[in-house]
Amino acid sequence: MTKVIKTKWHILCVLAMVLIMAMTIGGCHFIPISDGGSKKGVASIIGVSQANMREEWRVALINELREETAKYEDIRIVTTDATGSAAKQIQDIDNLIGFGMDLLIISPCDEKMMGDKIKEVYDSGIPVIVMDRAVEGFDYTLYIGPDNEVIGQQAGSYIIDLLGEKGGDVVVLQGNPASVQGTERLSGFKSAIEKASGINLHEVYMGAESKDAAYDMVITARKIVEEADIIFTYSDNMALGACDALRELGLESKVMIVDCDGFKGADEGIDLVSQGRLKATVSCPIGGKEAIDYALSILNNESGVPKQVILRSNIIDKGNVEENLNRINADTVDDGRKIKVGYSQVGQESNWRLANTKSIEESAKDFNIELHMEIADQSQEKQFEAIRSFIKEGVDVIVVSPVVETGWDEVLREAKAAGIPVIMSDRNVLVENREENLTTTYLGADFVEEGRRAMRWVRDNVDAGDGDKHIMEIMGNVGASPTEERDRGFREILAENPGYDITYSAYGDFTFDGGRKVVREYLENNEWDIDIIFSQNDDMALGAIEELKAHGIKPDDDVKIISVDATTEAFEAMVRGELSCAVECNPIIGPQLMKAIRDLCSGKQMPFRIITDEKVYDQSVAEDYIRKRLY
Ligand code: GZL
Repeated sequence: MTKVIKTKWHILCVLAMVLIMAMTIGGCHFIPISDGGSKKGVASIIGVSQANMREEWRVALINELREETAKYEDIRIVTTDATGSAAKQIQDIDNLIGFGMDLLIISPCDEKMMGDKIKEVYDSGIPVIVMDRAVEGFDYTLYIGPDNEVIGQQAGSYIIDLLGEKGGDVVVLQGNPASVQGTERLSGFKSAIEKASGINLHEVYMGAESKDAAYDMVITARKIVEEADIIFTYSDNMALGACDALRELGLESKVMIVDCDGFKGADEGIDLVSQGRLKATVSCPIGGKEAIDYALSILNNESGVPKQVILRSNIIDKGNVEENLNRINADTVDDGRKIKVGYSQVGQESNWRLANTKSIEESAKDFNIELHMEIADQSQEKQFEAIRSFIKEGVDVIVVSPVVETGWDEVLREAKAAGIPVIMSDRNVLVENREENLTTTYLGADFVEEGRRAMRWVRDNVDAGDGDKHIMEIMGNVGASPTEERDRGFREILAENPGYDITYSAYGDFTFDGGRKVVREYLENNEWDIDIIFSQNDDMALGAIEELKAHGIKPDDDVKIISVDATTEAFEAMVRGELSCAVECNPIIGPQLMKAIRDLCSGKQMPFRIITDEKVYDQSVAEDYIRKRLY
């Protein structure tokens, strides 16, 4: 017995030495566990796989992760540097697994090449937080990153305002076309600029995203630069190169520079704005604090961890640079005080809604939040009244689940004028001008993805046969974001599959009777020739099933029925063999919402969007899951 242990011990020591050498040689930053390799005294090890350590943003992320982790005695962080190579990043991940990591944080080198490896780790049971660059699909625990399209759009909108009616000439310094974030920022920038007249873009291509490349190109393109009003570039280090070149050319006072990144280090975005060398920068939030915050929740098996957190970016210029620096450096402490919240809820139209309301009411108590909820019975007017009453009451935060997407600008401006932040819960709104920041964050599902998932299930489970499968679409209420977006996602995948088509579409208002009415009215005017029903929620699907059976049409046999929400009632219908598939839309967002409210009131910057985690279920798994359903 001793011999076996002794041999094992030797193997372990040799392995540990090899691993340490490999990681050190490979540019890893190994933090030895004090007692020689075992995890005694350390509750969890967080492995961090960084794409490279060349870019400031990535160094800043590692530093932020380390700063946050250092606050916890029993957490260790082990970082690796893939030096830009996907092959090495895969090897790094295997090393981290061998080291016994409990959770992986990864910023992928190459989203496409790393997707499979991330899925492999996730499927093995190790939680995975993907940062900055999102891989395709949802085979990871949580994604945290900026919206680079929005960052580019914000820069474009700022430049339009800067140039005003007269317009002007803008030199655009472009870097490496393989850079995903650069491409997305340029795309967002151009999508904003094209909305204005009189702005001439002069695109200058550098081939590299570096300070020196930017310096060289500005010097080389001096003839164009001399005539320009603004230089736009999408990273701090390129902006610094452009600043130095303008100084060299004596053009600093003539040509302005606007960039993206807005990091807080010396000679980075915020500092360059403070120095007056940069007109404005659009901040690219790093997310390290959020990543460790959520990593601890995941390691502690806490409920309410979302699927995606899209971080907020801000325009920073001379006018608000101090305010932004104070916010970034502020230590956001939740003092635990009671917070008063006014919640305008859509109504009581569905089982989903009832579960949603219950989750919110129960969580409010757990988070020491005084909740004042008004039910609007699917009336926007009643929601307006509720919001105005909350403003009058002087609540700390207003939360709205809007019955429809549009028409909210005026009442949201009233809340903003009263200094009361508004969170959009479950559904979002479309406002005239996003830069007004009338809402603080959106917490809910990705309805477009839900629609895609529904049609993907149809594609994979309902054979197109002779290529003319007829679909009936039962929609929610007119103008609601789930109605519009589930329809959009469904049709996106439908367009890729010509063997199916939507031959009939009608509104059912997300209610049981509404779904029943759609089927009844169809049968009053048509012979039944529908192969598939896509119902945008369970209640309408169950109403449709009731009507089909009343006409002797067998649900799931004569017609496949796909629904969204995945309530217990839907699982019961799948177990009965009537409903074919339920795409989950999780109403249990109370914990996430209350955490967001407490974070907001403690001074944390709120993400643009917090997207809930959801799956797809069908009859093959319904029995296994029905007893686990929370709603
Ligand atoms: C979706 C939610 C929808 C549900 C319906 O987040 O707004 O409204 O899918 C509910 O059941 O009525």
